[in-house]
Amino acid sequence: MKNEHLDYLFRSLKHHPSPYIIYDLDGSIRWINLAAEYIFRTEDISEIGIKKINLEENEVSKDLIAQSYSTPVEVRLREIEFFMKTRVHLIPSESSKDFMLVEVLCNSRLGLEALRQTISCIEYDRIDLAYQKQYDLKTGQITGVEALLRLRDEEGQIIPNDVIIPEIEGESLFSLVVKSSLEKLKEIFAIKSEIGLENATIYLNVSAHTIMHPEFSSIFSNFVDEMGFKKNEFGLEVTETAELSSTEQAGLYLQRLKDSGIKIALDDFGAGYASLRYVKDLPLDVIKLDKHFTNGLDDQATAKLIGFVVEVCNSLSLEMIGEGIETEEQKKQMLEIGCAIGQGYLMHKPEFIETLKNQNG
Ligand code: G
Ligand code: MN
Repeated sequence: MKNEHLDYLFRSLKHHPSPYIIYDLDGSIRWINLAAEYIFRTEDISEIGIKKINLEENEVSKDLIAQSYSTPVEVRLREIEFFMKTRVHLIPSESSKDFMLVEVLCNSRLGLEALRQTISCIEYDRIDLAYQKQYDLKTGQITGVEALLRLRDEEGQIIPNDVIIPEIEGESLFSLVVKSSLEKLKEIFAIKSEIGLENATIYLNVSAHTIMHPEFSSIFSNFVDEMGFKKNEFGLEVTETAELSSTEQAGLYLQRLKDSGIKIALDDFGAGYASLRYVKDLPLDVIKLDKHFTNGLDDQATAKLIGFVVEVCNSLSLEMIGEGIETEEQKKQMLEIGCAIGQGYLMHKPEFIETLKNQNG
């Protein structure tokens, strides 16, 4: 490729909606486009680097036609490092050295925004957890606590999870959010017994994406080892997504986590990808019934369905947690149907650790 062609390439990619990075085979970054500047917030190109890209076939073809590969690429941004999904185009050049055009895979404006927000939350530690207690509906005892991820924007406002998480949870970058959440969780484990939670399981929400990502399973088992947890002191609430549909694989991953002492709950059961097959095939300890069922308790058919889930849980020795209990009437009905554990605004609204501490201290 001649220099004038290169200029043309720069000009045409400058405003492209996907982030592009031009990377010399000698290891330096030559150029990035506006979308890349946008997600990385770089003022100077030296703030960003790429670890060596190893392509299976790094021989440039003689015909001078660019070759491309889908590969994760390790990016260094100021103090942090993470992998990104990319398509790398190896571009042969006639005049100077060959170079690589690295396209960060990002399929929408929302995705771009989610990347930017997540990177910024990781860099500036705007990752927090809110906690919501779970109760034995008969005795009022606290059986568990759900840790809910709360990311904040530059102004300190909470970014709704459904805006950002679905866009980002399949990214390797998300492992940094999980790692940061685990660091935060240490704070609640440290004061658990002081605030009356000694017998409660503390659950973190994870999606099937996260569980099925090889990088993650070791993050969780290392956490359990490091913290020296007793069995079921720490749990994961797994949200059903398309990934779980390979129940064989998912079962293996979950069994490994369970073997390391982690309690496994299936979250939002009955919504989305819900299937009884998951209940049959996955090594679960708990089923969390989606709040839409609780919401629809007045409806006869809904109440019957809840009763059916109760029976399933009883016969398979699974715990059942009813989500989204907002009224005394709902609590009463859930108990009558046979759902023993519940969670919802009626009993406790999610709170940050400072508030939990103050109430008990
Ligand atoms: O998907 P998952 O069940 O993890 O979602 C938990 C979300 O539900 C949290 O964001 C939490 O704030 C919210 N939530 C918890 N209790 C209630 C409730 O009683 N009613 C409603 N509408 N939402 C709730
Ligand atoms: Mn949950």
